[in-house]
Amino acid sequence: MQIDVFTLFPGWFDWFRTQRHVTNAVALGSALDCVDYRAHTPLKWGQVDDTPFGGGAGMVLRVDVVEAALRARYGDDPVAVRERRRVIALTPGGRLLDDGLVEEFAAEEELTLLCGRYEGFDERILDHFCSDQVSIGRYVLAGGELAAMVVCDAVLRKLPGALGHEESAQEESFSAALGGAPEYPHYTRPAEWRGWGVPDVLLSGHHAKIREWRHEQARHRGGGESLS
Ligand code: 6GU
Repeated sequence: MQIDVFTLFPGWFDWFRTQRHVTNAVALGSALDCVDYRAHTPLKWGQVDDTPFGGGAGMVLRVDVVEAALRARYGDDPVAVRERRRVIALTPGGRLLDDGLVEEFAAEEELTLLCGRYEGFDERILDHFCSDQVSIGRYVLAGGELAAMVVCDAVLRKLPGALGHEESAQEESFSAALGGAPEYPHYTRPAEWRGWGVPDVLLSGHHAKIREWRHEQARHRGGGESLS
Protein backbone atom coordinates (compact mmCIF):
# COMPACT_ATOMS: atom_id res chain seq x y z
CA MET A 1 0.00 0.00 0.00
CA GLN A 2 1.40 3.34 -1.08
CA ILE A 3 -0.35 6.30 0.53
CA ASP A 4 0.42 9.86 -0.51
CA VAL A 5 -0.98 12.61 1.68
CA PHE A 6 -1.11 16.11 0.19
CA THR A 7 -1.08 18.69 2.95
CA LEU A 8 0.03 22.14 4.04
CA PHE A 9 1.30 20.62 7.29
CA PRO A 10 3.46 17.59 6.52
CA GLY A 11 5.04 17.90 9.97
CA TRP A 12 1.76 16.81 11.57
CA PHE A 13 2.39 13.30 10.20
CA ASP A 14 5.85 12.89 11.77
CA TRP A 15 4.40 11.63 15.03
CA PHE A 16 1.83 9.45 13.29
CA ARG A 17 4.55 7.76 11.27
CA THR A 18 6.23 6.55 14.47
CA GLN A 19 3.17 4.58 15.65
CA ARG A 20 3.62 0.81 15.80
CA HIS A 21 1.10 -0.33 13.21
CA VAL A 22 2.44 2.29 10.82
CA THR A 23 6.09 1.29 11.30
CA ASN A 24 5.02 -2.35 10.92
CA ALA A 25 3.20 -1.59 7.67
CA VAL A 26 6.21 0.35 6.36
CA ALA A 27 8.57 -2.49 7.33
CA LEU A 28 6.34 -4.82 5.33
CA GLY A 29 6.62 -2.68 2.19
CA SER A 30 3.94 -0.04 2.56
CA ALA A 31 4.74 3.65 2.32
CA LEU A 32 3.20 6.78 3.78
CA ASP A 33 4.53 9.90 2.08
CA CYS A 34 3.55 13.54 2.44
CA VAL A 35 3.53 16.08 -0.37
CA ASP A 36 3.58 19.72 0.71
CA TYR A 37 1.30 21.85 -1.51
CA ARG A 38 3.44 24.84 -0.68
CA ALA A 39 6.57 23.20 -2.08
CA HIS A 40 4.93 23.03 -5.51
CA THR A 41 2.92 26.21 -5.73
CA PRO A 42 3.40 28.15 -8.96
CA LEU A 43 2.47 31.34 -7.08
CA LYS A 44 4.68 33.84 -5.33
CA TRP A 45 5.46 33.80 -1.63
CA GLY A 46 4.29 30.21 -1.25
CA GLN A 47 0.67 31.19 -1.74
CA VAL A 48 -1.72 28.23 -1.78
CA ASP A 49 -5.15 29.64 -0.97
CA ASP A 50 -7.27 32.64 -1.79
CA THR A 51 -10.40 34.51 -0.79
CA PRO A 52 -13.70 33.05 -2.00
CA PHE A 53 -15.38 34.54 -5.07
CA GLY A 54 -18.63 36.13 -4.00
CA GLY A 55 -17.16 37.06 -0.64
CA GLY A 56 -17.39 35.43 2.73
CA ALA A 57 -15.08 34.34 5.48
CA GLY A 58 -11.99 32.24 5.23
CA MET A 59 -9.67 31.06 2.54
CA VAL A 60 -10.09 28.43 -0.14
CA LEU A 61 -7.40 26.03 -1.42
CA ARG A 62 -6.63 26.93 -5.06
CA VAL A 63 -7.20 24.53 -7.95
CA ASP A 64 -3.99 25.58 -9.76
CA VAL A 65 -1.92 24.87 -6.65
CA VAL A 66 -3.41 21.42 -6.16
CA GLU A 67 -2.93 20.67 -9.87
CA ALA A 68 0.75 21.65 -9.66
CA ALA A 69 1.31 19.41 -6.61
CA LEU A 70 -0.44 16.41 -8.23
CA ARG A 71 1.47 16.93 -11.51
CA ALA A 72 4.77 17.17 -9.64
CA ARG A 73 4.05 13.89 -7.83
CA TYR A 74 2.56 11.85 -10.67
CA GLY A 75 4.00 13.50 -13.78
CA ASP A 76 0.59 13.53 -15.36
CA ASP A 77 -2.64 15.49 -15.68
CA PRO A 78 -4.56 15.01 -12.39
CA VAL A 79 -7.71 14.42 -14.46
CA ALA A 80 -5.99 11.26 -15.76
CA VAL A 81 -4.47 10.38 -12.37
CA ARG A 82 -7.86 9.90 -10.77
CA GLU A 83 -8.72 7.30 -13.43
CA ARG A 84 -5.97 5.00 -12.21
CA ARG A 85 -5.85 5.59 -8.45
CA ARG A 86 -8.30 6.65 -5.75
CA VAL A 87 -7.81 10.33 -5.06
CA ILE A 88 -9.68 11.06 -1.86
CA ALA A 89 -10.51 14.56 -0.66
CA LEU A 90 -11.05 14.87 3.10
CA THR A 91 -14.03 17.13 3.50
CA PRO A 92 -16.67 17.38 6.25
CA GLY A 93 -19.53 16.97 3.78
CA GLY A 94 -18.11 13.81 2.19
CA ARG A 95 -19.18 10.18 2.43
CA LEU A 96 -19.00 9.03 6.03
CA LEU A 97 -16.08 6.71 6.69
CA ASP A 98 -17.13 3.28 7.94
CA ASP A 99 -15.63 -0.22 8.05
CA GLY A 100 -16.90 -1.03 4.56
CA LEU A 101 -15.22 2.01 3.02
CA VAL A 102 -12.02 1.27 4.96
CA GLU A 103 -12.05 -2.27 3.50
CA GLU A 104 -12.45 -0.80 0.03
CA PHE A 105 -9.50 1.53 0.51
CA ALA A 106 -7.39 -1.23 2.07
CA ALA A 107 -7.90 -3.32 -1.07
CA GLU A 108 -6.25 -0.62 -3.22
CA GLU A 109 -2.55 -0.66 -4.10
CA GLU A 110 -2.27 3.11 -3.97
CA LEU A 111 -4.21 5.92 -2.33
CA THR A 112 -3.97 9.68 -2.56
CA LEU A 113 -5.40 11.76 0.26
CA LEU A 114 -5.95 15.47 -0.24
CA CYS A 115 -6.21 17.61 2.88
CA GLY A 116 -7.92 20.96 2.69
CA ARG A 117 -7.51 23.80 5.12
CA TYR A 118 -9.42 26.89 6.07
CA GLU A 119 -12.80 26.96 4.31
CA GLY A 120 -11.88 23.99 2.16
CA PHE A 121 -11.29 23.21 -1.49
CA ASP A 122 -12.13 25.09 -4.65
CA GLU A 123 -15.02 22.93 -5.90
CA ARG A 124 -13.19 22.22 -9.19
CA ILE A 125 -10.60 20.21 -7.24
CA LEU A 126 -13.36 17.91 -6.02
CA ASP A 127 -15.12 17.79 -9.40
CA HIS A 128 -12.13 17.06 -11.60
CA PHE A 129 -9.23 15.67 -9.56
CA CYS A 130 -10.93 13.47 -6.95
CA SER A 131 -12.54 10.06 -7.13
CA ASP A 132 -13.91 10.23 -3.56
CA GLN A 133 -14.88 12.72 -0.88
CA VAL A 134 -14.67 11.38 2.65
CA SER A 135 -15.72 12.73 6.03
CA ILE A 136 -15.00 11.21 9.44
CA GLY A 137 -18.11 12.63 11.09
CA ARG A 138 -20.66 15.37 11.07
CA TYR A 139 -18.60 18.09 12.69
CA VAL A 140 -16.01 20.45 11.27
CA LEU A 141 -12.28 20.18 11.89
CA ALA A 142 -9.88 23.03 11.11
CA GLY A 143 -8.42 20.93 8.31
CA GLY A 144 -8.34 17.50 6.73
CA GLU A 145 -5.05 16.36 8.34
CA LEU A 146 -6.54 14.65 11.38
CA ALA A 147 -9.17 13.03 9.18
CA ALA A 148 -6.42 11.80 6.81
CA MET A 149 -4.65 10.25 9.80
CA VAL A 150 -7.87 8.53 10.79
CA VAL A 151 -8.18 7.08 7.28
CA CYS A 152 -4.51 5.99 7.25
CA ASP A 153 -4.80 4.45 10.71
CA ALA A 154 -7.93 2.49 9.85
CA VAL A 155 -6.55 1.35 6.48
CA LEU A 156 -3.01 0.43 7.56
CA ARG A 157 -4.17 -1.68 10.49
CA LYS A 158 -6.20 -3.78 8.04
CA LEU A 159 -3.05 -4.78 6.15
CA PRO A 160 -1.68 -8.25 6.92
CA GLY A 161 0.97 -8.08 9.64
CA ALA A 162 0.38 -4.45 10.61
CA LEU A 163 -0.99 -5.39 14.02
CA GLY A 164 1.60 -8.11 14.48
CA HIS A 165 -1.25 -10.40 15.44
CA GLU A 166 -3.09 -11.91 12.50
CA GLU A 167 -6.58 -12.36 13.88
CA SER A 168 -6.86 -9.02 15.65
CA ALA A 169 -8.33 -7.14 12.71
CA GLN A 170 -10.66 -9.88 11.55
CA GLU A 171 -13.21 -10.30 14.28
CA GLU A 172 -13.48 -6.82 15.63
CA SER A 173 -16.04 -4.08 15.95
CA PHE A 174 -18.10 -3.42 12.84
CA SER A 175 -16.26 -6.06 10.79
CA ALA A 176 -18.04 -8.46 8.46
CA ALA A 177 -16.95 -11.32 10.75
CA LEU A 178 -19.25 -9.86 13.39
CA GLY A 179 -21.94 -9.01 10.87
CA GLY A 180 -21.24 -5.32 11.22
CA ALA A 181 -21.98 -5.42 14.95
CA PRO A 182 -19.88 -3.59 17.54
CA GLU A 183 -17.40 -5.82 19.29
CA TYR A 184 -18.12 -8.02 22.29
CA PRO A 185 -16.82 -7.00 25.75
CA HIS A 186 -13.26 -7.88 26.79
CA TYR A 187 -11.90 -8.68 30.25
CA THR A 188 -8.44 -9.38 31.62
CA ARG A 189 -6.80 -9.96 35.03
CA PRO A 190 -7.70 -9.47 37.81
CA ALA A 191 -10.70 -11.80 37.58
CA GLU A 192 -12.27 -9.85 40.42
CA TRP A 193 -11.83 -6.21 41.34
CA ARG A 194 -13.84 -4.44 44.04
CA GLY A 195 -16.35 -7.25 43.76
CA TRP A 196 -16.76 -6.76 40.02
CA GLY A 197 -16.42 -10.16 38.43
CA VAL A 198 -15.92 -11.53 34.96
CA PRO A 199 -18.50 -13.64 33.08
CA ASP A 200 -17.94 -17.27 34.12
CA VAL A 201 -17.99 -18.51 30.54
CA LEU A 202 -14.77 -16.61 29.78
CA LEU A 203 -12.96 -18.45 32.57
CA SER A 204 -14.40 -21.83 31.54
CA GLY A 205 -11.87 -22.65 28.82
CA HIS A 206 -14.82 -23.84 26.70
CA HIS A 207 -13.96 -22.30 23.34
CA ALA A 208 -17.18 -23.05 21.48
CA LYS A 209 -19.24 -21.59 24.33
CA ILE A 210 -16.99 -18.54 24.53
CA ARG A 211 -17.41 -17.95 20.83
CA GLU A 212 -21.16 -18.29 21.08
CA TRP A 213 -21.27 -15.91 24.06
CA ARG A 214 -19.18 -13.31 22.27
CA HIS A 215 -21.37 -13.33 19.17
CA GLU A 216 -24.43 -13.09 21.37
CA GLN A 217 -22.93 -10.09 23.16
CA ALA A 218 -21.97 -8.38 19.89
CA ARG A 219 -25.55 -8.80 18.73
CA HIS A 220 -26.88 -7.35 21.99
CA ARG A 221 -24.71 -4.26 21.67
CA GLY A 222 -26.75 -3.48 18.58
CA GLY A 223 -25.74 -1.91 15.31
CA GLY A 224 -25.28 -5.22 13.55
CA GLU A 225 -27.41 -5.84 10.52
CA SER A 226 -26.77 -9.36 9.37
CA LEU A 227 -25.39 -11.38 12.30
CA SER A 228 -27.25 -14.64 12.52
CL1 6GU B 1 -12.60 14.96 6.34
N1 6GU B 1 -12.42 17.44 7.17
C1 6GU B 1 -12.72 18.45 7.98
N2 6GU B 1 -12.15 19.64 7.79
N3 6GU B 1 -13.59 18.34 8.97
C2 6GU B 1 -14.15 17.14 9.14
C3 6GU B 1 -13.88 16.04 8.33
C4 6GU B 1 -12.97 16.23 7.34
N4 6GU B 1 -14.60 15.00 8.75
C5 6GU B 1 -15.30 15.44 9.77
N5 6GU B 1 -15.05 16.74 10.01
